[in-house]
Amino acid sequence: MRAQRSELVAGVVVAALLTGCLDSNPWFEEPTASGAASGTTQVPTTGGTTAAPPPTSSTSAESTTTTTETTATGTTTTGLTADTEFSTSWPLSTSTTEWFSTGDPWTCGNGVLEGPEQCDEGADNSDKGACTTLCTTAECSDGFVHAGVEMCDDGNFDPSDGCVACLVPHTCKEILDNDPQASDGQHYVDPDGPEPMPLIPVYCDMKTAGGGWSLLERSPRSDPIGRALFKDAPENPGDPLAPRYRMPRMAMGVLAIHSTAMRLDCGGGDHLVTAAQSLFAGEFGPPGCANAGPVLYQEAEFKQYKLTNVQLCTVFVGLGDGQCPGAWSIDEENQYDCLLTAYPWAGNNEAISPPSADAFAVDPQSVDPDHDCHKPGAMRRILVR
Ligand SMILES: [Ca+2]
Ligand SMILES: [Ca+2]
Ligand SMILES: [Ca+2]
Ligand SMILES: [Ca+2]
Repeated sequence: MRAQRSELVAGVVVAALLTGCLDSNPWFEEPTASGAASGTTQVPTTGGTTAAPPPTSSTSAESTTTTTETTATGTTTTGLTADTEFSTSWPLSTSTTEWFSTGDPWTCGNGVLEGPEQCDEGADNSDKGACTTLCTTAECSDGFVHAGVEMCDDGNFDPSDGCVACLVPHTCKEILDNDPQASDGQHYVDPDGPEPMPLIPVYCDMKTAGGGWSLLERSPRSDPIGRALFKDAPENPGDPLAPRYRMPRMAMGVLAIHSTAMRLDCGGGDHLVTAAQSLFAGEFGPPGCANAGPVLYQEAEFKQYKLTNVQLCTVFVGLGDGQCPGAWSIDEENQYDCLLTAYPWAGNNEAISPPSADAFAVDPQSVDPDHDCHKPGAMRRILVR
């Protein structure tokens, strides 16, 4: 027997030398992209797990094989070394489970921090508390609402659905503050927070002048709204993407409470910026076209004339309520109604618009083709931030 075996071994060695097999030991070849060695000999695995490292002896090769099989099934937790790769699913089960590194059992809820637990407060574990019933530390996006800390937790990264960074936003500004990547378009906000008003859809402009603007009104020049802002006259209130849109007055008012600035523009450079508290200016003024008053604007840009911190006489009642200029419009000449100086932009009695045209009005009879708000296809927007 011994002689026969020696002859067999000698023959194998000779054959190996002839074919060059000893120069291409498959154990020491780089694995291919699929994880398998390029040679013919591979580490036995189950389930396509990562190939084991090269063995130093046949004994260790067998041991490695056993470990790999255990890894693949992911169910046997005893007899493994601490550095063995394996995967666990998260969150952890609440039932008693053997801890893979020590073999000791651990129980979530016994008040003792063990195994993979992030916390364990015993009977105080709560899905509304700092340590959940899964013995994980409460955090945003875990799907549990941490009472007093989080307002919501929808476990997603969509800022438009009424829950952003575990906060129910009052305004578009709060959405942008909590997700700088939030984009223009329809979002959901709850203007009055926990109070009875439900989530409402709102258009958010996340780009203009730093973004974070909540749209209150969008009025196309071809089909103007023209109502005073203080009139409760909603238009398509459920569809803030509609060309003709106006939010219900109550929602406007609550949004303004959570805002500091009010902006009027027509999508271009011409714009007005005043305090959000000016939103319902004119509410207690006289009925009719004389309902005008001075408004302090932080910015008033008109045809590249840029005024800052300037008072301008502003008409609050529009064509929708009678034969008045457009709501929230400005007449260059007619500033004397508010005891202010005419032609505020250019000064020196120099008009920059035709005499009949009102700035920022959505009044089709008032035409100034060089003013953003009067150009074909123009849409006047009123926003708060
Ligand atoms: Ca425990
Ligand atoms: Ca949470
Ligand atoms: Ca969300
Ligand atoms: Ca509410």
